[in-house]
Amino acid sequence: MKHIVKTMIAVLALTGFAATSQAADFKPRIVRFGYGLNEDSNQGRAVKYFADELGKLSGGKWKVKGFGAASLGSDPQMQNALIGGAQEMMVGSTATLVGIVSDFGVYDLPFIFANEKEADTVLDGPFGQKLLDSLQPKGMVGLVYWENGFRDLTNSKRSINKMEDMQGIKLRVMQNPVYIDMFKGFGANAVPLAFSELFAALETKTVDGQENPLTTIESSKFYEVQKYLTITHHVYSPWIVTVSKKWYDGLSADEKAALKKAATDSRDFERKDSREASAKALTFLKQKGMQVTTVSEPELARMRATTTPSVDKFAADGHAQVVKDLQAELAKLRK
Ligand code: TK8
Repeated sequence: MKHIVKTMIAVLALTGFAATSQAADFKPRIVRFGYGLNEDSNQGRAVKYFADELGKLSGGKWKVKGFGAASLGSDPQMQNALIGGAQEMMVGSTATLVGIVSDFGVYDLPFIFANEKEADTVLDGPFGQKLLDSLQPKGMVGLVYWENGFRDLTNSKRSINKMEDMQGIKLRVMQNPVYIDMFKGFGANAVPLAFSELFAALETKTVDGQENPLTTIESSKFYEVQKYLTITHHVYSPWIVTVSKKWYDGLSADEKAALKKAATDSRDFERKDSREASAKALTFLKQKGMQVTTVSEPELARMRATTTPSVDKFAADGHAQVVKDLQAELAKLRK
């Protein structure tokens, strides 16, 4: 008898969450999960992974429906829908959250993360969590960070090898003052615009260029309307998965736990997938006819030095503490 009980406990422990969740407290729910990129992108694939995972964890009771290509609106529009309770979930850039919690601009400081490992450690650690938590009083619950990636530059005008080559280039940036200041500093004509309007703006030459990770340049087909690609890696850009707090507050403890588990699993899936896709993207973009230049190390150092005033401005603008905290975290890692 004792033996049987022991075996049962062991089996339960092994099957773990999946087994307990069958009997757990799940209501049938439809979750609208909006995102900006195409379905066939690292973002779309991870939303699908998340949806499948949560379907399983809820014993089929939850139906997560992905809405890609900004079909539910731009990042800021979806954020408002979450706050109002009209939409349950979204994933988008942390950069577009600055209208809600301006401290999020800290991730956009130029050349702040040296590599993906640093980003993972900081984002998944106490620093990243504190920023996730800061969204709750504003009506959103931050679950996890996914990888958007290191950002590079494309344009239709000319090959860029140094800062001066950006002079007069009309460059779309995210709706975020750190980006506007950074690219003005480089000499470009920085134009804030929603991602959902970007392809059309590039196609009609309303803007000459944009900056995004290689994965997005591929999945959004920017290579069709952009000739020149410049590898700068000027910012490591996270995505953030958020849910409506109004909606979240009505979930059971089991539902909340499943949501968190699916989010964390999808994060691990997404980062691996993004890194694999990124490694292949450069070859693909060259095949599509993009002309690629890589900015030299000394030139990158010059660019970094040029951004000092924009970093100082951000700090002076009420963000001294968050900048200091991030720098302290990074110093710890680099020791
Ligand atoms: C997708 C955006 C995108 C971001 C941008 O909704 O706007 O350039 O990099 O990933 O959040």
